[in-house]
Amino acid sequence: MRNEKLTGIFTALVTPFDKDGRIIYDSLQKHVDYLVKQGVDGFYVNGSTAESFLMTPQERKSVLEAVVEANGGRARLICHCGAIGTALSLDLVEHASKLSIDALSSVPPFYYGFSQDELVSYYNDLASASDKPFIVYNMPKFSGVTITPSLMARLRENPRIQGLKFTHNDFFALQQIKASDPDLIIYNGYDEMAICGFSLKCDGAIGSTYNVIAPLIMKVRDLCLANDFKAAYEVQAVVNDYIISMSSKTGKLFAALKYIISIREGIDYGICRKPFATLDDEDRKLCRQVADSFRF
Ligand code: MN9
Repeated sequence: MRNEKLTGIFTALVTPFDKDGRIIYDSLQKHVDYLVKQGVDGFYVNGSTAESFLMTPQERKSVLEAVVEANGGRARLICHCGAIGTALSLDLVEHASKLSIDALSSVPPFYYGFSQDELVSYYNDLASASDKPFIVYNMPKFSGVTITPSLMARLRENPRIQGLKFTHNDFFALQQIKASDPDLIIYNGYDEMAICGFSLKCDGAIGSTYNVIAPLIMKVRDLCLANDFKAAYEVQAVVNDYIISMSSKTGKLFAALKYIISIREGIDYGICRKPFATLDDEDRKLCRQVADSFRF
């Protein structure tokens, strides 16, 4: 059964850190409120974009609690609980399951090169520890692990596993998964390829750049749903120009997003945690040009 509640455009939240590395909770909550009012369908909390792997378990719990409070039940919340091992992830699953969230998620366990059986065991342990829907996070570039169509079919034997965040460029695999499992909620993961995902029947999109350009990707989604791929292409091209400026030209996407948020929303959205670098003057000039060019 397709879980309609989980469809739509989800912002993968960035986390504001001050110069001493402390989380700026007030800014995080103001940003959540800003995006809810902008019309995003939900948030992906403590994911790659949040720098969650640079945070302590307690910090990840506190961030989730702050987002839940700011959201106030308005948008959908998917909480990423992934860590390098089962026990660490289960601790986060147990905490998140007690809060008002709509789904849990995890990147595959990484670093040690776990077997397919070990990966299945990991996801079943996590999904079975809560009554929430579970979203598998396919992110080969960062995790080194690929969720293949055959592995996804095995995972789907667990009824709690209801979604797949597909941050990968193998759209043949995406099409094969969707064709064999039409009720699986699939989120396009690379924002610069959103039109590809939507044209292959993705049920939504989760992305870091939706912290600042969510209205544009909503337009891409709506145009694809209307089969107007010509017009969708034009909007995707604008999205990709912004991604080139914020990501390719700076090489510091997360820092660029935080700076643009600060400018656009009039809050201190801070910087990234080390070892991520800070923006230089050239980067900041480019980000100001991007922020000034937004027409939404
Ligand atoms: O999964 C994001 N992935 C990472 C979501 O940040 C690792 C994407 O939204 C990318 O940031 C985005 C820009 O390349 O596509």
